[in-house]
Amino acid sequence: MNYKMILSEEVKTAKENGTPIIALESTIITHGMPYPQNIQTAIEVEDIIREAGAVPATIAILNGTIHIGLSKDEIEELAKTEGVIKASRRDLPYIVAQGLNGATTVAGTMICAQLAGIQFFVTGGIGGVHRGAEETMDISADLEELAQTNVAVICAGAKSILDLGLTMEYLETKGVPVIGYQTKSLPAFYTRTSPFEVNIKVDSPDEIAKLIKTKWDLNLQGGVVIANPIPEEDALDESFMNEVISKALAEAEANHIHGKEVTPFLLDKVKQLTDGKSLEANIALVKNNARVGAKIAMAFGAE
Ligand code: PSU
Ligand code: MN
Repeated sequence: MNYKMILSEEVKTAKENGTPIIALESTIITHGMPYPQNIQTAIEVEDIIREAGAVPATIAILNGTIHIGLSKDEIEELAKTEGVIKASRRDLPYIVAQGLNGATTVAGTMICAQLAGIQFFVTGGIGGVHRGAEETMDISADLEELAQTNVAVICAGAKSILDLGLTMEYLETKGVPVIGYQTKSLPAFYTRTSPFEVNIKVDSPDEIAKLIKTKWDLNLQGGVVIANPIPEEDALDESFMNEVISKALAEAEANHIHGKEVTPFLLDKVKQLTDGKSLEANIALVKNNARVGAKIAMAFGAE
């Protein structure tokens, strides 16, 4: 085999014992949040998953080896290292073959999770169809991954830096169910609602687990998106966020940002323009997703 994959001891034991394992991405650490909040959040999210009875597996590529489950030291090193490559589907073979460091995106994490036999993945938000994609063709590889890789992704929807309507259309075309956890409205990351509806509102982790199981029993390839709204007390004001996002998008355009730089650029601008408020919201919603994701994974395991 032309790649190496290492499972942490905790993940290995969980596999032996049949304990539910939840994948976590590393782009959120290297490109999604600043230091030191990135490390703190990564570690706290792992602990939330452990408290709920499941086992976390933060995924990254270190010196070309795929790591399924990182130690605290490894998370810290990843967070502090400059120039870690954002690793989506396209980037994986290059990073692995050349022995580089890569932080996996939603797509990259799903691929590695599936290689390791992990079916659940908690993150903040997925990538999607960018605004203006009818001209730029900027569509995150996350969507194609959801179309083909059998991992359920628990997130807080997608940021409205994206075109949420087109993102929903794309997912529909690709047969990816978008389940609203106790909500009919598609959550937009910082806000609990958006002008769009999810496909189905499901109220209990048990029912969600059953739906996921049924999809895969039917031999339908691909993932499921579970959209879990940010807790009320942490949500940001919708019109304020719309303004911020418009400004961030205008700056991206003025600076001719394109390709894989677009999302990190926008995330950083949003953070600056909200005086860090967006970061607090981001941390809160990821933790909330960890709680809900663990419940769903536990329910799935118990069936
Ligand atoms: N959205 C967020 N935070 C993030 C990302 C997206 O709110 O950190 C990251 C995820 O890793 C996601 C990636 O998979 O950005 C999407 O990047 P792109 O649009 O280049 O596919
Ligand atoms: Mn893109």
